Amino acid sequence: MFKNVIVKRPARALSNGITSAPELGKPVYENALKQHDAYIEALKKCDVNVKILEADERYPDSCFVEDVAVCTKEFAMVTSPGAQTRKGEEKEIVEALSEFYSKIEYIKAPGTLEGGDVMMVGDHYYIGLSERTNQKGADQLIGALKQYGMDGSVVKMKEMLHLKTGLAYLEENVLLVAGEFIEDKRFDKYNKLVVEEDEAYGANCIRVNDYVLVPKGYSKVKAKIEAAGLKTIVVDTSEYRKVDGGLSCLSLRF
Ligand code: CIR
Repeated sequence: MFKNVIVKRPARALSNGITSAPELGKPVYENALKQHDAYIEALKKCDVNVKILEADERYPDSCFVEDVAVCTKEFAMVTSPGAQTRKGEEKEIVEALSEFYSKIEYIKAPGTLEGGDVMMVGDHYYIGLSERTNQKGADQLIGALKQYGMDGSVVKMKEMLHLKTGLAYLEENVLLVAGEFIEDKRFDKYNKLVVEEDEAYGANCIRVNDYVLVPKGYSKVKAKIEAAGLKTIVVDTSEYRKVDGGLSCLSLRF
């Protein structure tokens, strides 16, 4: 069960966020704010306490708060973003984390790690080695997890931005898989719900207590999740998609 969620309001600077899809256009700030409001409402429906941090105009991508920390049941790991324009964002999360955690660890250079590359399955954490997360960063996280009685393993990535761009663990052994992860044998032990290419963005869902939040516009993904016996709430993230962001990136859940 998650009790708490941290979100951070989008900055106007979001329009200058890093993107691999400039053809989608720039996010419209007013719409991004409305979608953020609706995201918070959806989270509240999942029976969590939502802590809302103010926007930070210095960092265009700072609403993607998932990337700056990994929140486990025992400790919080402050990360070290791999993207140049995101370095420094992690310092701004420490105060909020210290309201909830007495134990805070830090990824140290030359290690880099972004929370979007970390997927929790019970006490095991899968860590994607991506353009943003390197082996040294992953090793530091695994070392800390082991100290606190948990464990982690690395997943070498080829194409996707973050591990959770293409994977979402929905609890009860259900795993959403897309793209390069569909054929990966290590995930065969899960009840895999395969996300088709034309709905690939829809793989970035989040399970929050009794519900799965699903992005708006991905009806096949939604139908598969419901067929697996899970309840869904649809949330529009179209403005965030323009800068490669989605449902998981917008919050820390613990
Ligand atoms: C970035 O490239 O860092 C942002 N534009 C998007 C971050 C998305 N975060 C995530 O998948 N956890």
